[in-house]
Amino acid sequence: MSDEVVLVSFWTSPFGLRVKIALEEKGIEYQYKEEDLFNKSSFLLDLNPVHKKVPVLIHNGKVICESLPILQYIDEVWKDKSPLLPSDPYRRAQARFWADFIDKKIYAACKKVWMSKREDQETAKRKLIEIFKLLEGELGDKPYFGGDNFGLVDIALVPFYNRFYTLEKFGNFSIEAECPLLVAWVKRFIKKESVSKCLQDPEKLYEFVVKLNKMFGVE
Ligand code: GS8
Repeated sequence: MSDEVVLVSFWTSPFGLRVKIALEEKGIEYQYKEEDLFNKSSFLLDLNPVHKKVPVLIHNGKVICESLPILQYIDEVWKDKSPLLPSDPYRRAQARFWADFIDKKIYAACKKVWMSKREDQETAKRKLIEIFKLLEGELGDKPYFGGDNFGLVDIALVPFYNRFYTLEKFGNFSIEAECPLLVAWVKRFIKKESVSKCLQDPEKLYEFVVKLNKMFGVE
């Protein structure tokens, strides 16, 4: 029986983008279903009644929620190509630690940059740069967070590259000037077809954030 794989997501979602990249990299055929997050379908609410969020992966009728568990599921089911986690238990634990760090810190810090009132933006920007610097420390002189090949941490982080344009427009700064190692990593990484074909248009994402800010009354 061939696998039936469905990804439910929303076009701006960095978390959904992680799943797309992993599916592309592993060469897994899948169907994409766009969810309207402004008017959630009963389909999504039934799939993910706990968080009511995307992405959701459905594999032969089995439902998996939350991007990091989904990435690890994909890695375990489709083992043959492009492993996302190292086999060494210590390195696996380290990779999970940094993926979790990215989850807990980055999106919230990015949102603070584009949703803060002007007077708070400097602090928000400094906090985000601090997080990026910690990640640069972990990257060190490796080509990827995963070592010679990219892995879980690389896929967890790369979707936020799409937001660099938005961050720079709102924060009026250059991420490359502040975090050159991180930008060199991302430039290396997006040369991969599995990554570049999934990335969204940074200007469209910026326009989306501007629209959201207007909706929520952020000046
Ligand atoms: C985060 C998913 C998420 O925030 C993961 O999958 O890793 N920890 C989760 N999804 C957002 C879209 S991305 O901005 C979402 O579905 N939001 C809908 C809502 O909050 O109601």
